[in-house]
Amino acid sequence: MEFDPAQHPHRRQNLLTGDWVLVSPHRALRPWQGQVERAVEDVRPAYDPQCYLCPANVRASGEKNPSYTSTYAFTNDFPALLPDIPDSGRQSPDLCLQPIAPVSGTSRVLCFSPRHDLSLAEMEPDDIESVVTMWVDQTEELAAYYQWVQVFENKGAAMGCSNPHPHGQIWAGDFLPTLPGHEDERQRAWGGHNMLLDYLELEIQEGERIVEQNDHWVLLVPYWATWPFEYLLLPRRHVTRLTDLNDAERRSLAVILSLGLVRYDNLFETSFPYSMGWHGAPFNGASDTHWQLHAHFYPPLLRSATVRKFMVGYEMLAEPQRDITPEQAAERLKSVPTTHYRSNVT
Ligand code: H2U
Ligand code: ZN
Repeated sequence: MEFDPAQHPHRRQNLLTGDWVLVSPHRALRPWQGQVERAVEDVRPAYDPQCYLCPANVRASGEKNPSYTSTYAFTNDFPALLPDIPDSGRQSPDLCLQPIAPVSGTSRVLCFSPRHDLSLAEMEPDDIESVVTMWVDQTEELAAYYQWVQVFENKGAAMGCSNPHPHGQIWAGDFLPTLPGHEDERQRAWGGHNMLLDYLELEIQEGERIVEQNDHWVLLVPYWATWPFEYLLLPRRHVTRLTDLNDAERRSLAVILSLGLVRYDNLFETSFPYSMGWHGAPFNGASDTHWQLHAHFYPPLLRSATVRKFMVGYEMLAEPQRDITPEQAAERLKSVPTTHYRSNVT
């Protein structure tokens, strides 16, 4: 019998983190009698007087949102990071049992649209482009103060999102967090040209994990995907940061985001939950040519709108595991239409 990665258990290594994932394709058919998510009942009004993100509403802080008509960013009323932290003067010694490092930073909430009832997947590419512009402008502004500007979106109750109004967040801080820190080291240590550009070239050659591509971007299920329908989104050109994208790249980013997110929603005909975010070179003055800008999308759903993947057991104690292969996931995503399933609902 010959080894077949579509059938036989194997491990794949994530180039960006160095972590391995166990792939067990033969296991995809096992029965499920566990937790089922509540199917998202997703008929929302265009304006919700109770929503703290809708235009002209008052937030928990007592502040009032402007009557915004496109995007709107504000400092999180319950920020995870604060700008003015006194320097403790403490340095953890070499053999410290309780290392500690004071940090300063800020958190912002980014409203993607005045419409309470939309999500990026249901927004027009022109309006998604305004979100891209906000991501870039916010990153540019915060990079003047902080070395790591994390742009992200938590979408859906399954991902712990507290409000269905389309929005993302930024947490910016004066330190390089753990995961981008690993990506920085791994890309810097790569012996070839640029790690992700070398990888992209191979993906384009092989083609089977690519879900969407256009003149400037490639959207694929990475070879090392951990989440069932994970995406990695990469510019074709060497781009180190969001702030380096040109106008054409921003526009075609909006288009490929729209297509990729419609595919997500159409897969199980539900508003597809995920956490997504951007990684680019840190703003710390270090050399950065080893970096390639990219976005990760980590969606938890596994086999329907109500059955999600849990990272538990072996995964918490040993290493992450997946059942369907990344190639099968890409195939499924490619097989659904790019017209949103709700676009015919009146
Ligand atoms: P979620 O992506 O978790 O839903 O984040 C929404 C953020 O909005 C959350 O971080 C903030 C919360 O702190 N928020 C405000 O800043 N003002 C409010 O009035 C309510 C929520
Ligand atoms: Zn709202």
